[in-house]
Amino acid sequence: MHYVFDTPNDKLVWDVGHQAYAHKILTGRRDELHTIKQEGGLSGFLRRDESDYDTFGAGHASTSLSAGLGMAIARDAKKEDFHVCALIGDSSLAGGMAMEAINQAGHLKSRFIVLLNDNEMSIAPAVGALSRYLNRIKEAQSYQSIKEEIGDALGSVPGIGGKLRAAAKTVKDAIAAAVLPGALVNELGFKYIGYVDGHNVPMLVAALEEAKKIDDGPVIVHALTTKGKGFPNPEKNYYAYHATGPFDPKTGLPFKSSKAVAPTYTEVFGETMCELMASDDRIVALTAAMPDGTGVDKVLEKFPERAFDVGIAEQHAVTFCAGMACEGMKPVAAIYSTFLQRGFDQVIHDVCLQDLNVTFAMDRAGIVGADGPTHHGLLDIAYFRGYPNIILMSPKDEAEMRDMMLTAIEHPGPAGLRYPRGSGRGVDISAAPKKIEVGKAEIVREGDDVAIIAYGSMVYPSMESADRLAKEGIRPTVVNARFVKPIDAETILAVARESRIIITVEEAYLAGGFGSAVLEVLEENGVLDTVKVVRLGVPDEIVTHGDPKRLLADYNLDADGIYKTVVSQIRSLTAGQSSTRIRAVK
Ligand SMILES: Cc1ncc(C[n+]2csc(CCOP(=O)(O)OP(=O)(O)O)c2C)c(N)n1
Repeated sequence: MHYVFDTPNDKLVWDVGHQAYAHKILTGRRDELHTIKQEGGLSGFLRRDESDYDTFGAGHASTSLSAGLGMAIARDAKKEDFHVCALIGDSSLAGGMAMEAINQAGHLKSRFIVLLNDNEMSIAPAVGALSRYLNRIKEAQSYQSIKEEIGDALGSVPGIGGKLRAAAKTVKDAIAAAVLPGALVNELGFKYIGYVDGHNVPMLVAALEEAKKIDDGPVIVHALTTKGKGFPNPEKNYYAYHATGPFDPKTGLPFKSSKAVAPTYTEVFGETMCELMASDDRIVALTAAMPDGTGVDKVLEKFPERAFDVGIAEQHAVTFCAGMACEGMKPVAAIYSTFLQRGFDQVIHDVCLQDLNVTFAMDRAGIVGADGPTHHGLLDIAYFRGYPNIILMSPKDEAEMRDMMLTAIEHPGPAGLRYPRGSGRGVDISAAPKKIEVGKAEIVREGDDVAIIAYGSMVYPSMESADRLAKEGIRPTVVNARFVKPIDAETILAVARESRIIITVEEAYLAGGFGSAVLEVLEENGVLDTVKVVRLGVPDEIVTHGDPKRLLADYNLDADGIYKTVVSQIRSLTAGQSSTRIRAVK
């Protein structure tokens, strides 16, 4: 792409962006590549603030065609002259936004190139009818038949056919550069060049050069590639090759990482789903192209008729669940917190408004670490909390998560469950899941007049900080809030009446978050003037990429940070008041 296009004058727009490491190497970032995904280092995705060559930031899929088309239209409006080429994978092409962009591009007839990287893979094998359609194109045009038909096919492209035919002849083995009729070409207003072997550089260059000559509308260049090509044994390990960690280039084996002691929340989710689905055949599991990432892979194996991978289609997934719930099923959509942002209106309009029994299992809620701002799941509390009907909860550990899964599924209306990336706490999960009371918090430690009210992943760090505080004579009450909606106003008010200081702790944006919900309870009940509330969470800023432990520490979202916050609040209160209720800290 960099050979054919004159970047950064020509605009390359990458979909998702994680495939753009080679682009980073070629655009001045080779020496920094070893810092990728680490705090202070290069982003794992494209970022406009990282390089002039990064024309559009991404991390979520299916945006490149809309953004690229916007650039092409702006170019035309400004009467400028450059190429816009969007690179998109076959799975992202099936995402709703990409389809909407194709619809508009075919209508506008602006000069715009789409390079389709078709490796038949999403992270998992690609699913869906579009994927089958792309396969049919390949099957219909076997290598040999293309060879025979190439002259006719190339020649049939209005205006440029002769040049295409000539290009194909000049490139050794450029036989697969055929132009096929098909829905994308004829019906949707795109020209089609393909398919080409994406690993054959001269062939790909020839196809892109031809695409550049098409000046009366959009064109798709269909390139076939193999995911992980060039790495040792890619076929054997294709899941891992989507986003591999450091590995030995000779053997392809990953460098040993320290083995996690406890199963991940994702694993516990997958196993618990299988357990629950075994005893209730109305439960259905959904993933949007993340079967292994969400644990739904286990369910797909065990209950193939009641588990669905809908592809990169979060909006559709949500409304698909709504439809099933209308017919009495109990769908559970396992979607990362960050990707469910895509389905916001569907959650509101299709699920909550109609009070349907759909469970949203939001994995990777909180700070995810190396993937950075596009992937942190920090908004779900705020974006769900403002609308009626849904109940929202978050477990302190994996055992409570199992109970919450059952509670959410059995709840007759919509329910959301958020849990963090990574390992659980290593607690015993052998007990069968049991329902818990909706809207009821749990007091995990009784204390004096300082209270820490924590949500989900922040309960254990709060308990640890309380242990440390206790050694210094400060005995905080610690509350595991369990629910942010309905929030346990009774417990919060009881704690507030006994406390001078309340610290709320959440792994989420503060604006509209859990602490805000606590403040609302106190304000509505007129007790705000008797208690000082300090909210710990993520302020109004973009959270960078890096080691999640370090990032959490930056926001005082660990035992140490909570401890220090309590101590400093007590200090400032005792400094300003003569009250002896709160013991001073030495
Ligand atoms: C909205 C959204 N949903 C899910 C993901 C997770 N995800 C990242 S890459 C990927 C697969 C992309 O496959 P494809 O478009 O074929 O590109 P490839 O990686 O195979 O080149 C998925 C599902 C995402 N980034 N954005």
